[in-house]
Amino acid sequence: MKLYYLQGSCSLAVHITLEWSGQPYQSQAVSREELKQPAYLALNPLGSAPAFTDDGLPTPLTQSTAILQYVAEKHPEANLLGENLAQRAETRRWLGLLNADVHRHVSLIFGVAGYAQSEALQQELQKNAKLKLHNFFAVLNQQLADKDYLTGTRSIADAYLFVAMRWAHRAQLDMSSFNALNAFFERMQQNPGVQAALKAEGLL
Ligand SMILES: N[C@@H](CCC(=O)N[C@@H](CS)C(=O)NCC(=O)O)C(=O)O
Repeated sequence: MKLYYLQGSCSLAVHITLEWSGQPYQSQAVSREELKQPAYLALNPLGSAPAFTDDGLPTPLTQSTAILQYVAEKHPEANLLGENLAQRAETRRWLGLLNADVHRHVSLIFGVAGYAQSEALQQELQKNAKLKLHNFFAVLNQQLADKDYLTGTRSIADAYLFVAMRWAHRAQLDMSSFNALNAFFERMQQNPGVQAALKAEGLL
């Protein structure tokens, strides 16, 4: 298994998952410039991270959620997706929220120039994206009120949530009232697999 990652991006969730899988893997950093160059575009024609290769795959795999589920399904002994149909559905539910909703609104904040030219419109988009994100994180906080992990047991969705919270901090979202989420973040930061992935990406 080999992961091509952009430091601190959604590919960090894959990096953490690979650590949690306990299996050997390789990883290679790709810069923002390299993402748009032919060598990387051959791996991911969208020019975005992550990309992933494995002996079991005929072509490189892209889309973080597909890669996360591939790693989890390849190594079921690590139990990172769920043990039964209902648990796997729950994991995919939270993964969907994080990838399709949270990530999209974070992209709007950091990449607003790609959506609007006027400064006033950019500010409006960022303000509304922050409001939406606050709602998403409120739901995630509620989910964690009585458990350590989103589905009760550690899963690929938790790896993604940790990464999304790092983005929220960077975007200076007010997370102060989200006690369960903040406790989750602290726990995750102490996790050896998370620390190994952060260290590998030069973030620790
Ligand atoms: N839906 C894609 C989103 C990929 C994506 O937006 N990747 C970002 C990092 S989180 C990226 O590579 N941004 C740099 C760029 O697109 O130039 C996935 O989940 O893999």
